[in-house]
Amino acid sequence: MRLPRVEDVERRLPKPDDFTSRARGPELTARVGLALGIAFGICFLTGFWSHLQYSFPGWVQPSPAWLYRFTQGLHVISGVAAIPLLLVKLWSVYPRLFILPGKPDPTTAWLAEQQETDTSTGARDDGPEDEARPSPRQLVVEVLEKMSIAALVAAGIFQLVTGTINIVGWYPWEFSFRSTHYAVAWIAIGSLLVHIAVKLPVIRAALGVPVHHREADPGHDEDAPSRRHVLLAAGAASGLAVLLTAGQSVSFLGKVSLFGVRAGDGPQDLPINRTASGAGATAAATSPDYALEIVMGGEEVSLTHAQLMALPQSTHRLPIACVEGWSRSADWTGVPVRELIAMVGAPPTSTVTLRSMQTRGAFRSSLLTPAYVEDDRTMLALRLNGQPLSLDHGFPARLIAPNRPGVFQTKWVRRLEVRA
Ligand SMILES: Nc1nc2c(c(=O)[nH]1)N[C@H]1C(S)=C(S)[C@@H](COP(=O)(O)O)O[C@H]1N2
Ligand SMILES: [Mo]
Repeated sequence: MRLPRVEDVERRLPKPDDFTSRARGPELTARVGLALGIAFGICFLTGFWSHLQYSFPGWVQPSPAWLYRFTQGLHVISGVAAIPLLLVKLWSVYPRLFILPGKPDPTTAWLAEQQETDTSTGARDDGPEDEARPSPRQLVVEVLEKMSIAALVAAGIFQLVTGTINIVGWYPWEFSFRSTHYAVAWIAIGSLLVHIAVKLPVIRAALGVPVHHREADPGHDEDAPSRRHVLLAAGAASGLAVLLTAGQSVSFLGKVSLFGVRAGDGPQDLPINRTASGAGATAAATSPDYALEIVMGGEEVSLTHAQLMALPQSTHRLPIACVEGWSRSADWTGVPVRELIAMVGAPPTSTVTLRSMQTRGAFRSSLLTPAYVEDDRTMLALRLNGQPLSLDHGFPARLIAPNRPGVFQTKWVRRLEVRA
């Protein structure tokens, strides 16, 4: 068998000119890129905020109660909006994949052309530059630029794919979603900034050219969609994707939200992530011997469910906002944590660790910093939407507090450990 020669391979590789769609070009790429950059930017900032709320509870304040719900909803919406935009953006540039290092780049020629028509003064080169051999330095820069784009594309796709899989609540991987999604976000945003910096002259020139300009170039396939069509389609696809998923955080969109898998399902009109049996909490939670323990130093008080129900109750409308993207508000009724810890003589400026009866999996405890304990919307909830709390929602008692990631709204609470 004969091995193919380099010339054969080169001949078979497509060349940028083989792609004739008149819609492609810097004008389209820059516009879709701008929208994608905004979506990625919002996604990064809201994701970073989520990381802060999750990792540094001490920095977070309980007001406004809806803040985490809002930032998390925005995170998912901007991520979903980015998916069609990324696909169109990749479509618009993929012929560039076949520009080998050191070969002429049509965008460079395009930019030179733009700058010539823009400025009537200044020295002009005569005719197109002949294909001089690139210097080793130029080659290195080109290769580095391609590598930064490879990192951006890989990280971007990874974030959107893992994020989507997380929204649907499926964990087929071994690695920790949270720390990996967070780490790769820095690769994505870093390579995005490098990319924008490198492309800034082209971006500025391309955004200055009207979309409909230059569409009827000779040699272009007249039947192919125009730039405007592609832009409209990208916008429509992105809007539709948002509409179909946003219902999981924006209640009034629930009806059109085909993919907002957990918009309103679950008992008591609230989704369930982990059931009592899934968490191995059923036996302890339904035991007639259940009693809530409140401890501080040597002090200890224990309260049965009936005793908890007999205490003065407050009701607040508060959201559960899951890091998996869904969120929903409900009316919660229960006893403020500050009232409970007062029974062991603890001041409202205490720190409280809650422990769950759960026997399997993560999130079996969480921490309440003083700002949360002081807020009387921070409650051990006993009722949900006017009914007794169901087992899967955390019966006999669950934590509910304002502006708090869902994972910290601990269910099946059995113990409050107080540090004054
Ligand atoms: N003990 C315990 N509490 C928990 C969880 C858990 O796994 N165990 N899941 C949390 C998560 S991830 C969310 S979003 C909220 C709301 O989930 P739910 O609707 O299933 O109650 O509960 C939280 N409370
Ligand atoms: Mo969650």
